[in-house]
Amino acid sequence: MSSQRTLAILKPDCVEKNLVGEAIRRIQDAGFSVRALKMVKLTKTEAEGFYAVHRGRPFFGELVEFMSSGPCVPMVLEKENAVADFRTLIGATDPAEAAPGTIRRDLAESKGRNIVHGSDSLENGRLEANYFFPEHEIVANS
Ligand code: 3AN
Repeated sequence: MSSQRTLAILKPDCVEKNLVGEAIRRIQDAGFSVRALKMVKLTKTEAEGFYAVHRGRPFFGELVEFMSSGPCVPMVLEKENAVADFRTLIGATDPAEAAPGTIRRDLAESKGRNIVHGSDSLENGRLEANYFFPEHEIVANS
């Protein structure tokens, strides 16, 4: 399996609870390399754009409000099998259903406020990384 990239976002609840360092520690301990990282506060329009695939879902409004409620930390991560392995590391969408030891189970409180986002496919990872980072801001493995 060759190296893959995925897009993670440490969500506004992660920043608000001062858990950015804890989340990055867990991510790096699991073998992911950080290739890009910044802090941004999304506008409502930007949050709607990022989550456009969920437009029409009953929680869309709540999701957009939450994701634009405070700063968040998007990151490009790299590792073998990064997309699937990152989803395993964070656990199920609902922290109550996430496996013990996962980031969401240990640190998150609800389906909406679930601390971290991870791309669900390689193609979405590419699109989502490009949403936040121009190619020259993604640092290659030297
Ligand atoms: P995941 O982020 O685990 O792929 P999805 O794709 O089902 O989960 O959900 C997309 C986003 O919508 C997630 N960031 C999640 O926090 C949010 N979300 C999912 N279900 C709910 C819900 N019932 N209420 C509020 N927000 C939700």
